[in-house]
Amino acid sequence: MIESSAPEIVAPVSVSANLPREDAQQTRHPQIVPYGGPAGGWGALKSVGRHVTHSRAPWKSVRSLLKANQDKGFDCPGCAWGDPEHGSSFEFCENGAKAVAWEVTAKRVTQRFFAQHTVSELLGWDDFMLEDQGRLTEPMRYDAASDRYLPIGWEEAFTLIAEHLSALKSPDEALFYTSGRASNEAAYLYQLFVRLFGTNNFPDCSNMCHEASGVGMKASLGVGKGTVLLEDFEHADAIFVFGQNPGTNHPRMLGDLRRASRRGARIVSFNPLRERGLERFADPQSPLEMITLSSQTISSRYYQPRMGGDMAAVRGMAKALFVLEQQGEFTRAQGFIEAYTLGVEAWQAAVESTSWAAIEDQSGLTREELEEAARLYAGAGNVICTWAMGITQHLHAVDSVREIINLLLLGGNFGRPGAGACPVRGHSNVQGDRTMGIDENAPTALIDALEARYGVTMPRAAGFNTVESLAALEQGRVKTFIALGGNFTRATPDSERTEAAMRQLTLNVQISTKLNRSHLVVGKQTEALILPCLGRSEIDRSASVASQHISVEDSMSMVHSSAGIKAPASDALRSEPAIIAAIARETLSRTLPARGVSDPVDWAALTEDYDLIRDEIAAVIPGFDDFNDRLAHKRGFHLANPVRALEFPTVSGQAEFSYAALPAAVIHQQQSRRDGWLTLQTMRSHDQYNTTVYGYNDRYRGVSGQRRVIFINAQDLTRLGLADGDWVDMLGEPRPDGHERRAPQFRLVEYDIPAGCIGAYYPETNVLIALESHGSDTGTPSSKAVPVRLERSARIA
Ligand SMILES: Nc1nc2c(c(=O)[nH]1)N[C@H]1C(S)=C(S)[C@@H](COP(=O)(O)OP(=O)(O)OC[C@H]3O[C@@H](n4cnc5c(=O)[nH]c(N)nc54)[C@H](O)[C@@H]3O)O[C@H]1N2
Ligand SMILES: Nc1nc2c(c(=O)[nH]1)N[C@H]1C(S)=C(S)[C@@H](COP(=O)(O)OP(=O)(O)OC[C@H]3O[C@@H](n4cnc5c(=O)[nH]c(N)nc54)[C@H](O)[C@@H]3O)O[C@H]1N2
Ligand SMILES: [Mo]
Repeated sequence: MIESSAPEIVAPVSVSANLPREDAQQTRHPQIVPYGGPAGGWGALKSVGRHVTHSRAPWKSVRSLLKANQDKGFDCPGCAWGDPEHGSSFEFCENGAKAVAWEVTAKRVTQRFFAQHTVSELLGWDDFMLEDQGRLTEPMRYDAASDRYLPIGWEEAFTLIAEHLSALKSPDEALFYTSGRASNEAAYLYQLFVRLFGTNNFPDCSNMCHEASGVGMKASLGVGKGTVLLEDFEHADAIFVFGQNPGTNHPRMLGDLRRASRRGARIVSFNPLRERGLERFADPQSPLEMITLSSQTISSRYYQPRMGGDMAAVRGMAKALFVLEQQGEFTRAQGFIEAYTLGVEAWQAAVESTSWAAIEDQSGLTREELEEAARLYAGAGNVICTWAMGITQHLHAVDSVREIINLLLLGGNFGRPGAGACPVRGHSNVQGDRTMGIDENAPTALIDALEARYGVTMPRAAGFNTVESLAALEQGRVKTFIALGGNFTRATPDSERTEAAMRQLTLNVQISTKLNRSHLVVGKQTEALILPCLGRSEIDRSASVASQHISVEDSMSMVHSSAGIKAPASDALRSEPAIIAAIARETLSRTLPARGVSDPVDWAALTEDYDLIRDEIAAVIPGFDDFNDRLAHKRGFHLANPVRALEFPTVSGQAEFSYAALPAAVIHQQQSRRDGWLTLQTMRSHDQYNTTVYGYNDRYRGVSGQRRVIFINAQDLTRLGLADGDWVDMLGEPRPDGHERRAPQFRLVEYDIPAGCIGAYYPETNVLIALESHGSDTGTPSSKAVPVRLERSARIA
């Protein structure tokens, strides 16, 4: 064992001297004090006050905030949770407020900033510092000679991109990334341009996120989207929440859970960590709760499975349900099962042949706990299951999603109020982007419809998803990269390899609102462009329309409009549709004539008036007839989901029970057999939005002043000869070339988490995740199943 004198640690990242806020610095002595209060409450209000002040635009921010998610305001760029029916009543959401304050900041990144800092210097800054410089204001081009970004005119930038794209040997040498904040209108134009250009290379954030939900639900139900509406939460008798931290990531969901809990619905959480938002919530909009400091219990039962144990847990519940059935204490939905489903016998046989020992070992829960959860299910008429990354970012995610659907099918929880499946999406329009055709493997029907509308042959072979894109980049098979938002190099796994691969690009174009590391990872031969765009909060004016609106689709498949209300951060900004249209116009005028066709799209007209884009969408994408008219409705409209009408468009036309065996061993079982190895989940702190870091605190988990922390069980600390407060490095599996994967200097925090399982924040930990470790049928990196071991951090002089 290594001797235990306290190692001297330097701050893990360089910190600039002039950061205005106390918690803008990561400290060697972070405060770790368990959080006693409920989620929400005064803590949430205080936190918003601090973040709004930090953005230096308090009044404007506050005004914008009040408009977010209202009838005439803009859609909150936070999460994809649905809006209440009475959308005019402002629902307070701490993290939505933070997301808006971050966008409407008064800080600006100008050409002066880039003149003062070389790219090499900026590479030493952390994610918080980069974005905290403020909004990008004008197009910039990387100059390798001076290692700086210099201003470039918009038209010059578009020409440069068009020259690169048209010079490629094949359109498949280009990648077109999308982050899920892009509007339907931007996404539609983007996919149309890219397909006219000639490739399906559409890596997107969804590949790293809810892909398994789409794949699993499509196989089981024929539709890859959630089946519930917000109002279903008012009628559910039981809500099972798997692998999700709504207190931080979908705070408005807590309002719905709170109302459900108050009227007596049972809320049952499955989460290895005890997340405060799933335990207690005080609604900042309830004067009574705020004044009396009272709060509402959210989960009536809280189970802490081991990471990757959910499929086994649900199987255990099913095993118990079949026994309860024999005892007359549970009745399956026999009529529903006969009329609408296939394969219940095969599933039941698979469940019954799985032993309790295997279920207990894999889930990390006891038979008694799972029998109790089964009784809660049996006693509920209507059941909703929700889930997020704790389910989808595993190797066996599709089977886990399908097992959850099996459980719902057994009780007939489709086609009636208060019941159904609810994968809670991440980015505010990630679901809409997929609907619009951002899909590397799009359905034939979409390609047929596009060809029919535009009269140009479109590519049909599947393109690269995110991990395939990374592999192709590494092998030098792709040369150019365009990102419609996001922060590709930080969001993706295997950071060191990813960055080396990105440096091989000849063209790296980032359409962004804020500075991030994806702008900085450039090679000597890389032409890199930063194209700054309007954010959702800003007025989008064209020559003919004073304020253009866009549309988004939430987790409940509600499509509604959004229009900015603030003056743009800079006069030079362009909208995403305008930027895409200009790139398309310049590029296709070079590439299409070479194929003997002329460009079928009047790009300039479409950007002048987004109603015309919506007319195109209405003509091509199913479910969008009369799009412009229906969007005018107060809450927008619901994209019909056939499952709600008990139509299951699977191959068989029936809902299909799946009957996969449990994995032979999930990650925590594998690691428990290796001396000193643990299973790491990489997750979000309360002060971040994906790779956007708002600060160094994680209030509900009791951490302030540091992001490099590891949540670990007391038993593991003892077993490994470590103690709370020690600083360690995390080592992952070595890379294929033998190079080690190391994330240095994390402070251990003793925490209520199952033995063998630890948690730490992403993206600092992405360096540990092997590019090859992803769901085989999804390509989703196994961000919640990372094998690691710990090493005491070296003393640093
Ligand atoms: N404020 C804020 N809001 C956000 C985001 C953000 O970063 N910040 N990101 C947005 C995006 S893109 C997304 S996808 C969502 C993400 O929303 P979440 O899925 O809630 O995000 P994570 O932080 O990854 O949290 C995963 C949760 O699953 C648990 N978990 C981990 N492994 C397992 C497991 O094996 N089984 C079970 N049962 N639980 C497990 C973790 O303890 C944690 O509570 O949030 C969206 N909303
Ligand atoms: N280890 C690990 N890795 C993960 C995850 C995990 O849980 N663990 N989660 C995965 C998930 S679920 C997701 S969704 C991805 C997220 O991956 P991304 O979507 O690529 O990342 P974001 O951090 O959301 O992107 C932030 C950047 O988006 C830009 N931006 C913000 N608003 C706008 C806008 O309105 N328009 C444009 N054009 N740009 C804008 C800003 O420049 C900002 O720097 O990360 C994935 N990676
Ligand atoms: Mo996500």
